Amino acid sequence: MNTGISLAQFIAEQSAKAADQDVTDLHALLGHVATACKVIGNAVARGALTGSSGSAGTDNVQGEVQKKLDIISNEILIQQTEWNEHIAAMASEEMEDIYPMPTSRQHGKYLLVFDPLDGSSNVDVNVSVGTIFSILQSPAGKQPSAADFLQPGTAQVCAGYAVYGPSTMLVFTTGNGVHGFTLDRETGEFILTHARMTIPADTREFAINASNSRFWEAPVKRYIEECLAGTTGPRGQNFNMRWVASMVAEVHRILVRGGVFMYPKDTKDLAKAGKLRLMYEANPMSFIVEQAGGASSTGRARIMDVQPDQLHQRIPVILGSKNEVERVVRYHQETL
Ligand code: AHM
Ligand code: MG
Repeated sequence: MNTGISLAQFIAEQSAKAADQDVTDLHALLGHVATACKVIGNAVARGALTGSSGSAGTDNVQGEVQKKLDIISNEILIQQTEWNEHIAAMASEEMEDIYPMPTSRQHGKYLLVFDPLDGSSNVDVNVSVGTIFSILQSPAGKQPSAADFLQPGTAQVCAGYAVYGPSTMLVFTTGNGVHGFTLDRETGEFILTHARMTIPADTREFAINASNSRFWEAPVKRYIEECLAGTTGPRGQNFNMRWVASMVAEVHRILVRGGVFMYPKDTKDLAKAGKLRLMYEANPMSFIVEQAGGASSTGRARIMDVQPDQLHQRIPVILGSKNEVERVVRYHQETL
């Protein structure tokens, strides 16, 4: 029998320690997001059995093909959290506009932003996918507009992800370290299995989609070439490569054993500043990575310092083990 600390217990203890209504309310909201993640995990696991595999035949706001499970996951997150009195509005990768709460509840103090099913191109091939979320403060006493979501990553009060892999895990931070919980499928409870997750400062493992290499900028080319040269190159050591094409799975691996993940700026499509989205991918993952002792940058600036100008804006991402991220940033400073 598992006797670890459950998420419910952890939340109750944190709230009692803080003795602050805001912290209690934030944790209550976190509990509802956790429930949504359990439901999404079930929907993903049963996808092929319930006819929800495959494409929905629609595109999202970014012009990307939506999977049926993208839409289902988005609906689950809304259904499981919209009655929480502390949410003022939501925004999602799968919705062009923000999702306001009914007028009677529009004074909630938090904004919830999410990518309901990240890595969904992998979902039909049974590779890990996940949910990413970020919680921001809502302006007091008014109905929030899309502009109120445009806060830098440093303003986040909570960020987290669930990974639906061999086990379902929930990992989050409220700015006091990173906590990892594993779903016990027998009891239905998230149990604290990874207390105070930390990322080693050094690594010999990188993750990048090498099919884009001809579009990379010089600093990224230099960094990857040096890694690939291994013991025969300037680094004098061999590196290993991983690419899951599921950001949640990559970040989770880095939290467990270190590494560096990159989806850098490239020249593939000059209209796009990067592939990943700032508000519901880069910022929450950056908050988690920094809280675990890692670093996160665009190559030119700390991601969490970037002032967003659009809800669905894209941004280059280089995150993970601190010394490697700092090296890539140094290469940007030296080369550009
Ligand atoms: P998604 O939110 O539509 O799933 O897109 C984000 C995903 C990330 O999880 C992953 O790192 C990246 O896209 C993979 O991109 P690519 O297919 O170019 O390798
Ligand atoms: Mg995504």
